[in-house]
Amino acid sequence: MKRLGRRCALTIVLALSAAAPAAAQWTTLGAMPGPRQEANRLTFRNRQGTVVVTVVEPDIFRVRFAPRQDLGRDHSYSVVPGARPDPAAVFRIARDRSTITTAALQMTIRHDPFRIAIADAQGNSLDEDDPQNGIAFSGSTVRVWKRLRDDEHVYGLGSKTGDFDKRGRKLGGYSYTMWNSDTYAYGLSTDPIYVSVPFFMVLRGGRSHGIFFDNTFRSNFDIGHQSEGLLSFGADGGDLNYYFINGPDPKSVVTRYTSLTGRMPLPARWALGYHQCRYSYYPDSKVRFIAQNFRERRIPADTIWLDIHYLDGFNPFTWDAERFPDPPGLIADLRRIGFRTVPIVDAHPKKAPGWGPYDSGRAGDHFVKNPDGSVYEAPVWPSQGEKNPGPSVFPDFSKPAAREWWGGLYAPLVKAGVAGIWNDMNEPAVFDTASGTMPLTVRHDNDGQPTDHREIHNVYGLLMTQGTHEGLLRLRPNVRPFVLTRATFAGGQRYAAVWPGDNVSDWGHLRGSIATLMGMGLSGLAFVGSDIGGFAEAPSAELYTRWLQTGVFYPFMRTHTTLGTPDQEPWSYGSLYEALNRRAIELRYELLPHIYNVMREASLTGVPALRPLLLEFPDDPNTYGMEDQFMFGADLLVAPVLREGATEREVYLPKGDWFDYWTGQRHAGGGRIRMPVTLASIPIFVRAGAVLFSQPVVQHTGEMPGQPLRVRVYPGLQREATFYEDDGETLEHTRGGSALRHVRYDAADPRRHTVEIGAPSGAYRPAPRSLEVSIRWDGEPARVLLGNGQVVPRVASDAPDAQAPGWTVDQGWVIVRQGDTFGALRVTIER
Ligand code: MIG
Repeated sequence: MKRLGRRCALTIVLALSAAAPAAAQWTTLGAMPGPRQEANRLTFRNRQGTVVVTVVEPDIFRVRFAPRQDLGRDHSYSVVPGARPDPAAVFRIARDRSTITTAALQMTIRHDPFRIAIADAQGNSLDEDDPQNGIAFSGSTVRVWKRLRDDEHVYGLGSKTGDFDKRGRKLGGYSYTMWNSDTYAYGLSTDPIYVSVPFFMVLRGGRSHGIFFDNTFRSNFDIGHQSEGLLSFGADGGDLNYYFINGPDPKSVVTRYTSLTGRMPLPARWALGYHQCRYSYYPDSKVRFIAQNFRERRIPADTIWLDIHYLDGFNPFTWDAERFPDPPGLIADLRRIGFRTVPIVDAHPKKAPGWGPYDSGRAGDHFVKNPDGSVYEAPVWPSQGEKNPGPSVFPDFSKPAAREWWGGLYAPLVKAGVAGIWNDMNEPAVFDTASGTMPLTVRHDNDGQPTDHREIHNVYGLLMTQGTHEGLLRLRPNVRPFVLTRATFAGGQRYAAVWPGDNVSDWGHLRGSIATLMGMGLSGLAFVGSDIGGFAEAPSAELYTRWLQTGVFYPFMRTHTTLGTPDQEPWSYGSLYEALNRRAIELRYELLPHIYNVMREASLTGVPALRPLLLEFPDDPNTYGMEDQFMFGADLLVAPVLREGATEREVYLPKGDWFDYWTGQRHAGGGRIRMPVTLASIPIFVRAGAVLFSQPVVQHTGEMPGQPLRVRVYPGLQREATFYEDDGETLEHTRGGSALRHVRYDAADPRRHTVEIGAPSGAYRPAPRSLEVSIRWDGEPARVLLGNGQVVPRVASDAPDAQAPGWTVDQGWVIVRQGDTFGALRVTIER
């Protein structure tokens, strides 16, 4: 397995060099006659080709060039239609230049030679074509060169290894390729890996903009590699079709990028719990054993995963009848103890005449074809595989009817009770071939405009998950679909969570996961997590624990490991580590109300939950390359321990006040602090003025109804927060079935602090529960009052009746308990 993977990686590196920008003989765009204007577009045309510049909205420009007279179909798998603000653009066309001005941006287009420059409303240059190269082409290859300034930082580009600041990548150069690749046990500088998102963000002195290159062909981004002062990008085919996306702050760039390509829908709450996986748990008794162990050992978990050994000969949409004689019974039993089941479904059904999915796929003409019109077949699993299924066929997910057919194939799995679907191998990966994927000549429908694999390869995974997501939605119209995918493309966040594939059980990969996941988040992929513990090889007990502690703040928190490795469950490393691992997972469950809120924010704004510090502190240059600590939401700074045998960890706290999550100790920000750490440490700091929502430990999300809601307010000047909840599972929240409450914390007067929690808006009401408001406070308050003036009694900390109002003091916190009336509430504490 491993040998095979390394071989594939090598092939990819060799293939890569062909995409290097220097390889081609470029023709640069020369003089353009004056443009034609229609609505919000200018069209330029000369004998070399056509450029259309469109003002999409005041903060987004689009440039589309092709070396053709007629640009033809305007089609995108990434950009979603949507109502956009009127750009209110002013066009001025002079002899030598055209200018376009919006409220936010100015574009100047020089006609001879044709060069584009974009500035902000004040005229400060943001982005300029390189005077020498500009837009160029060579055969079907297109590219643009732009100026790269010394103080510009570049982030994003989807799922990448290496440094978070894409300018500072050390190994492997400063050049990145988009070509979805199955890279088993990839290295810390392997490029590309599984996912392509041709989008990057530039940050310069706190000012940010982004560029989305909407082209699905193999593409390449050169960030100062070919030449220090130049940034260039281009593709092996298709149009030079890109969007310039304004900030000025980095969050706005992500929000605007995801207004173009769509956002992650709010996940089901269970999907935010802990997931346990391995390659593979079988037979069914082993699956039950694993699930029961979680419950008996009181380690919380929501989901158990079935990898390919549940299948008959690794063939999707089948069950191995010996290992899993009664799938619905198994799934129902697991469900009774609070476990959901997610099975893997790969992209390559077996060529098996007489078998339903194959026959219906043939009848519907849904499979990828060879240039001669025959169905493309290939072995996916090595022929020496445990149960060699023989050749596979591959759905053409670029054909709308095939996506729909594919989505329908899930009916029996859904009927058996699975909670979600894991789509793998969709780069697509084809083993036992030199390229690791399909021949570039195979034919795809391409939404009705047939093309070859060069154009579809990078969106194959995205379109597979579209079929899966939409299929699940048709089969269970009121349930939020859960899909996990390995490969995807820009916009894939609309359909699936993403994990960055087959990492390795070593400390470098633990550290590297943070940069990779932050980069994915900036690229619109908000629901992400790496295999905890590492996939290839085996972690030490310490590494596994550190990884789990870090994974508490992966939006998607799943342990996974490969075939033949030792057990990798939270209890697999002895009782000391079991306790530490339990505690880490418990923390995830305590924070779930908060995590759910942060994920909801991501679903509305695109701003990812796991985010680099620079999203919150864009004016602080210390944050620009930071990749060993991150924010979860706006208020939690997480600095996990990432080094073997560490006894301390340095943490950078940006300006402002911070509270140690565990001790409540206050730290002034604006520098580094050194924290002593033990094996149990998960350093977390809470921003002054934040409001945190939590609950007691539960064993799975099914136990959440009725749990007290804990609202912890951290001192700081008056702050506001919102608290969101819904049923966590259905789509009622899209029809008003949610509850949103405003929380206001007023600590301006040192003698009296007030917390107000508004009545919920929206139709959803949770089960009856108590509410515990915790306020940081020195000593004992003189009086605690509720909104109606009622004086609250002090009670013992283990007050038996949590519904009756009472307050207590615990390690610097005043905790005020009362029943949640789901009306407006106010708590006042006084000196
Ligand atoms: O390499 O289904 O990345 O998570 O366990 C074989 C078996 C295919 C690759 C996935 C991995 C999964 C494995 N799969």
